Amino acid sequence: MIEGGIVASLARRIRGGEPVFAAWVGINEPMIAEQLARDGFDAVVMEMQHGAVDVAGALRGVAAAALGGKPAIVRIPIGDFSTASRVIDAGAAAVIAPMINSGAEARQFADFMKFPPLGQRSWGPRAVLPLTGYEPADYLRNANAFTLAIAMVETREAMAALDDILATPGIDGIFVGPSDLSIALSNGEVVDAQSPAVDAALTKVAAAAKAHGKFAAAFCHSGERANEVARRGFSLCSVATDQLLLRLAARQELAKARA
Ligand code: 3PY
Ligand code: MG
Repeated sequence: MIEGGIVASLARRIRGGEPVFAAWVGINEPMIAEQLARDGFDAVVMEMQHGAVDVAGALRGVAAAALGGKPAIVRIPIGDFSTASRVIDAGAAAVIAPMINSGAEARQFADFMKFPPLGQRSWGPRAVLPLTGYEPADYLRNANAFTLAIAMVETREAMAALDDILATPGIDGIFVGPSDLSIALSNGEVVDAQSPAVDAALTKVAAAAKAHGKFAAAFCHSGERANEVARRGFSLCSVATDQLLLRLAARQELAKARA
């Protein structure tokens, strides 16, 4: 078995320079995570901020993605850092925390994600131990390196605090939320995930992450956009949501049937 199993494979792939293309799952049904993992996505994100996924659904989704052979990532609700600890105990390879606006908030998030000396994560690796294949002592020694804490940058405050957030020990990467960022940068005038202002922010984030030796990630609404953003130095990109994939396939097949 590869050291650290499926869980550690996400950090290894990102650090090895291979882009990770992820499915975004908001339907609270583990079979969807399993199916998308089997269908070739590199990782599956369980969406607790805006999706229907609850804590039990996220924990089952993590296990289901593993059944499909892929690592799971969980996006937690805003400020819900205790859930971050819970999902990594269940085997999530990474947590995305929305609306991190300062170095202090990044510090708080990292505290729930990392064991001392990097943070104050409480011990209880319930399901992650068998998934990694580690004995407790080895898990404790290695977990901080492969359990990824990813802070979302999606406000003006966060862009101003980018260096502080990136300099926070225990924060591994930055994730751009382009829709919220477009709203913030236009003072509430538009929501446009591909606006010129968002594009400029993406360039800035990629350069800042690189300068800090950390990785950049972003929400992308399509495969085309994910391809472009990955080429711009982003290590982790969403490709599509479960709901969008369903709608696209449904419309496409129905149109053929009715032709
Ligand atoms: C955003 O674009 O604001 C996000 O949080 C992506 O879901
Ligand atoms: Mg957002």
